[in-house]
Amino acid sequence: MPKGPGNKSCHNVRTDCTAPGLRQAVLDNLYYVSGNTPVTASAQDWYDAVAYCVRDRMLKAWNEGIERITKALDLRAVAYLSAEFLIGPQLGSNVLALGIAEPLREALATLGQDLDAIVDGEHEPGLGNGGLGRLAACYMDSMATLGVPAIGYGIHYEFGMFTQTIRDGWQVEMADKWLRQGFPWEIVQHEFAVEVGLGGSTETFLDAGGRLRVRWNPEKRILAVPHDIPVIGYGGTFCNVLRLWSAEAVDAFDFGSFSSGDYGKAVEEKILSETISKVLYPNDEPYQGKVLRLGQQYFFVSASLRDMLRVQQMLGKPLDTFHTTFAIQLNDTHPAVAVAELMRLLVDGHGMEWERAWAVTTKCFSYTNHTLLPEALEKWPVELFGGLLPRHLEIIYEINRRFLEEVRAAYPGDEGLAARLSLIDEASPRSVRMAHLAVVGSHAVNGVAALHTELLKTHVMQDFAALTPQKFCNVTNGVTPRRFLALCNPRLAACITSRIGPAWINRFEEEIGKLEAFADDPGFQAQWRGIKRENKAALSALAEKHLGVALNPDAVFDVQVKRVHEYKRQHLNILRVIALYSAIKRDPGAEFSPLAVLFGGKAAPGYFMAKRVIKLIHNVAQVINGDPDVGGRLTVAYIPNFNVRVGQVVYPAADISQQISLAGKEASGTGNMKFGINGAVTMGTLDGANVEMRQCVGEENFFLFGLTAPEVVEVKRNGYDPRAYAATDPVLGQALDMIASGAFSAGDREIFRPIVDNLLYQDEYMVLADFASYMHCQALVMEACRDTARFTRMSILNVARLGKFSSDRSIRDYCRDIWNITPELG
Ligand code: GLS
Repeated sequence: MPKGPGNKSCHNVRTDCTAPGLRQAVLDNLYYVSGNTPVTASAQDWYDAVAYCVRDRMLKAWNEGIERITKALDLRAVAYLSAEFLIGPQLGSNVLALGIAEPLREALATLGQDLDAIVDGEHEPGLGNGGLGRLAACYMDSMATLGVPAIGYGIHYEFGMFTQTIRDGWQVEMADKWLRQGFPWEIVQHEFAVEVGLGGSTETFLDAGGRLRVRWNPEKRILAVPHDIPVIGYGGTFCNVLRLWSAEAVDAFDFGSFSSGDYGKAVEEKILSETISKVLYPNDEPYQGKVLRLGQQYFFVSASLRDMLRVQQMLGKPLDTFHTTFAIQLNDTHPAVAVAELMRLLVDGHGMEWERAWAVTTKCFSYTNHTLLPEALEKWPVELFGGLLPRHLEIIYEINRRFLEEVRAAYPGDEGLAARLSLIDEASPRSVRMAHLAVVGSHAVNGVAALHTELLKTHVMQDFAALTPQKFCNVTNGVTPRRFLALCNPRLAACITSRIGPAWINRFEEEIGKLEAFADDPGFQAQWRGIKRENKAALSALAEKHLGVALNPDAVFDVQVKRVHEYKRQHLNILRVIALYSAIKRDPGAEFSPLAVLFGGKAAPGYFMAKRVIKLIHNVAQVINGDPDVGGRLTVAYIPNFNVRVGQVVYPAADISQQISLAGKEASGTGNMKFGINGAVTMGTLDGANVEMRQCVGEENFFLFGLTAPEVVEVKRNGYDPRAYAATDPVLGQALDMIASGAFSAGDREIFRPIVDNLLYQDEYMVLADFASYMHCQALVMEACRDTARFTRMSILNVARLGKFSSDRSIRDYCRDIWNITPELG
């Protein structure tokens, strides 16, 4: 008899969800998967043992899900194409979905292990930059919860978003080695690997039927290997898959070179091929010249489309019904080359007539735009594009030729219009406009908040909206209430459930409003405040441990966590902090309710100004936190390496959520929603989804300031002069002077000069124009916070009235307005 962990008490070690069954499963995994016993196991071994135990319990739903997509002839599935899926830690959310937290906790306790500690120890896959990637993950969660058959297709980056460390106040980037200790949630499916071509040239030939056809002879081939991650819906019965492709060499080892003594060359192919999925590009960097990035995009798009065509053929369905099998969503322009690739596969690969192929293609695709910033709209120089994808460039020219023919027929003589709509920007260097390719190749185009969609239609895509108004629609973003309330804020979740029952977890929009009935109930209010205080104490403990900063849990926690970018205006926030500090210094004896201002977020590694703003915040924090006149009434902290896991601790602890982008710049924002459903009150501009959030919570429960989008345009048109604001507002003038004079840099007047000069002489994002209004709003916030009952009511109503911002509602909108799919679970 082998001396194993024994298997006496449990029924089926892979499916049993009782505490004894789970205990046995964990012990088995420890023993048979990691080769350990409880005596020798490391923290990582325990994590793996628990993760595999949880994964086993997802596999029934998972296998049923795969069968569903590959067997049902009449099923339409979503293929969500996204270069980013910021899925966050997996263990906690999968345990929540399966509903096994309690027995698992009990099982682990009998083994001397703490479930929460194991969950907290997970290293998250950072396969996204921020909001866009996290949105894709929320949508995967909602599709699985609502029973929408879906496959998420993306890239299995070896290195995800960099880890941010702070040295002497400066951001320092470190490689994110999320795969170093393996990733127990994924299953590698070698049998579904496909080869993807790059480079080379094209040639024409006559096929057997005498038709002129085109053949692409790629110079290089790379193997795309799928890594499947299960995405289980709340309740544990419906499971979809996230299929991430990694690049491998078709021939990893060249024996010829090896035999002739050239060891480097023998593995060269492997190294070159693997670079394709090596690293996630941090955003906010210019696209121009990044041939590897285009390579990544084409790589995952081609592999994904071929995977879908394989399913179509397996189902035995003809290719011209492909659109009835898959609704393909393009998450931003990153996968837009899919339009040309599907045309190539149908026309060149399967000999379909151009017109039929185009009809299938446009019925398949729909495109979500996520940005109004012109510099973020992808354009590839024609030369670069044609070098990597010569056949696709020809196809794009043909799509464009036919499209412009239609435009000219509808608007004869308007060559300006044709030039503006063209898929090719003729300005030097000539380039392919990926957003135009996405719009022309899709039957639906959506923005991500009402204001954003409006601005798309009236500004950025004005000509397209005039040409095909029926294509444009809005789907306001949402976030999953599972991860961003039930999981991250268990105390508040339990409190809510105790009053309105648990149905809000998967019926957020319908149920959460019932909380409104308790908004003025003093007992409920006291409980609500108690929970917020506990959450703040938890965050304070972390800040103390990792940063050595003492945060007072009785202070108002005022938080801005998001990517650092000038349009998001972290520098406006720090100017406010400096102004508050000056007020304390002027009159140290005056009453000042304790306030903790927290920041967090990464700057793109090449973004000079954003990195300098991070440094400024750190320097200001150091001066204020160490000033005895302040006496801890105002504290400033920068939470390093903001990611999904850190967010899950920060959102529940916030009283005030800073959403202060210049109106017209933030497409939607989703952090605003995550804060709101955890009871933080927003201090914000009329930008992105803030507009709709304010409508829902009521204007008395939202702290509004700043110019509106039309006012921004107006002020700029009249010649915006930031210096005039600095000269006439003494509070603002003094705050800027303090920075310039070296008050936060030990007398060094140079270090922050770029920030001050930029604000005074350019200020593209109109920080100075909005400053006075922001300070006025700040006074109102402080007044409201002093009235405990009023502020608690505001907080409760923010949760109760934000039902619309569940990603379940967004997915229902997509199903109804764009995909024509009926969710199976309601
Ligand atoms: C973004 C926008 O900047 C956000 O406003 C938006 O909430 C998010 C998801 O739609 O998409 N676009 C982008 O390129 N990164 C984002 O986070």
